Amino acid sequence: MDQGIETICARATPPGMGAIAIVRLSGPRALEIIDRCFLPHRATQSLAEMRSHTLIFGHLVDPTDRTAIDDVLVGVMRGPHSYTGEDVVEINLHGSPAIVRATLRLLTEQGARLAGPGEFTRRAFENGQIDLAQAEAICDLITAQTQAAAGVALRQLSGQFSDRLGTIRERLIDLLAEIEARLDFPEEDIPPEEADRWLLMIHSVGDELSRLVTSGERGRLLAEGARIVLVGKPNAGKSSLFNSLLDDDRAIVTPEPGTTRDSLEAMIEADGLPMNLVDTAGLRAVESEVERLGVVRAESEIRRASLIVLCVPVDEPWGRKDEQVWQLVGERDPIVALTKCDLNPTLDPAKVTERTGCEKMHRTSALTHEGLEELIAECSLRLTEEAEDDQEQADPLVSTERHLDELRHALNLLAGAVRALADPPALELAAADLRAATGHVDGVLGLEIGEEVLDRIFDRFCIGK
Ligand SMILES: Nc1nc2c(ncn2[C@@H]2O[C@H](COP(=O)(O)OP(=O)(O)O)[C@@H](O)[C@H]2O)c(=O)[nH]1
Ligand SMILES: [Mg+2]
Repeated sequence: MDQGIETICARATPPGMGAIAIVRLSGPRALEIIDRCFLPHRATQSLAEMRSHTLIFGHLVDPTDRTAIDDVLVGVMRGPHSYTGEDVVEINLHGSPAIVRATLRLLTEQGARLAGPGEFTRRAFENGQIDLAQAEAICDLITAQTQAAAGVALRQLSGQFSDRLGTIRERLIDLLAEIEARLDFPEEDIPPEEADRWLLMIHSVGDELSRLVTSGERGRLLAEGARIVLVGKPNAGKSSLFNSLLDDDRAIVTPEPGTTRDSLEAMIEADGLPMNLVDTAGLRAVESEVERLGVVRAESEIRRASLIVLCVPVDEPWGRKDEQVWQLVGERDPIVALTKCDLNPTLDPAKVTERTGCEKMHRTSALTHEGLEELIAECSLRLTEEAEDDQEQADPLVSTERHLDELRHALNLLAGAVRALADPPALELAAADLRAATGHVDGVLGLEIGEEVLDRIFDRFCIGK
């Protein structure tokens, strides 16, 4: 028996009542513990002789006093061919929280310990069943809100992303070895062809990395949803537009400026792309504290936005308040929506073009629903523009911010290595940059990673996974 490794247990199904609840056990003593608490329905069957990956029906009992806890189906997955790589037992119970509690108490009395968040997956990672990118994909898969997001996580889990990174890593290490071999003979000059060849290799690895990063940015969009933020001066018709795009009266609409104090958000889906529509407080010099906070919130929404829709009502001429809003959002290249187009226009679109440089404006009306579909279509077009004819963009392999962060770091370091190899080549510096870049790729795969980082990553998981 492994003395060091504890056997862990946890509920794998959500809390509360359900048809079935599953409790998992994993570790060197998993089989021994369940064996003591389980009476097979057919006396001829026994857990010890049971084939791996099969189910057996029987009764869960407390061995100390023979109290029956539940009629159960027990599944046994012997290591190393299991999720964690250890012996794993899954107990299918009737889904009563009381039964689950009693079962966990029983298992801990028999020597198991309650698992922490993500501890099963962490064991899978530590036992080399999966790499870290795959482990994180499992968390993303569980929390996926849309099919598209689940698709990204599933591709990452399948190892496609890790394979690509593995190749990148090997190429970096080969290159590093060549450069380091040169470092041993500092007195020799480096032929320009050789430096050129290195540069070519770095550029090619860099291209590969930046393709992954760009596709990952779209992956994040799919996972989290694009944030489309409606902005405009007070009474521009933002909340009305928000409600009619949702087809729901979520936001309060009044003729009084400053009604919306907080940002409201709701999800719509267009062309498979989740979009979080955000209604904000009107941006203006404010009278009350509550409204001021609303404006601060609106400004932070603008920073987080994937896309901004600037609402300009047609029943008022372009004025100072519109100018103020434009100051805040102009550089984010917003879509301009002309609102309240069912009313008599006093707005001169030529003036808007003159002040903003926007030629294209979308005529909308929350009242008649004019132009709403076109506005959504334009948003979706803007968000998917670059993805159109690129397979990798269409099916991203990565969506985790941590991974993208590491890859962006690696890219920066490659750029550093390129600079270092300029004439005259500074091999030490180039090697240091390449080594650090490899370190970031390793970080994604979990090859060189500290306990603290691992703790932080697995803390995001649910208990029982
Ligand atoms: N006729 C008409 N009135 C509108 C339309 N959209 C908004 N309004 C009116 O304009 C006023 C301000 O609307 P609201 O959505 O609260 O603007 P917000 O301050 O930008 O959120 C309200 O009295 C609305 O009824 C529209 O499409 N047509
Ligand atoms: Mg409003």
